[in-house]
Amino acid sequence: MSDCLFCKIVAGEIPSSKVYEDDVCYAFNDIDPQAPTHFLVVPKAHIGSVSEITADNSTVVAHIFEVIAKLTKEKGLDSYRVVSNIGEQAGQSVFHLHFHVLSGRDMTWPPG
Ligand code: IU
Repeated sequence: MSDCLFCKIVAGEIPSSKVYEDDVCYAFNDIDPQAPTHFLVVPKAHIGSVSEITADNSTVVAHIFEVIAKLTKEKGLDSYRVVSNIGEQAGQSVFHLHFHVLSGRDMTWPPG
């Protein structure tokens, strides 16, 4: 999508602090970290949010979770939170599917 911020980051049109990349997904450090470790993993192909996951594109999500397991292991993170906000009321501000990976501090439940 031409006006999507994360599509532009994936395309390298907007700089980002890259954590990982493969054919399917791109991971980068959040610009406004909410924990000592806070990175985002996004599909390279534009998907608006979890609400747009279907049988046709759900393998992307499985792949992203494999990548999250790999990256967190590599970083030695044994406790972390994975979050995806869907819709404005839940806190979604960028409408390209992304999974936040947060770690390195005590976290509360329920989230605010
Ligand atoms: P959200 O769940 O849609 O609110 O998450 C969007 C995240 O994207 C949020 O944590 C922002 O700090 C982050 N972000 C970014 O990393 N780089 C940017 O240029 C922009 C937002 I705009």
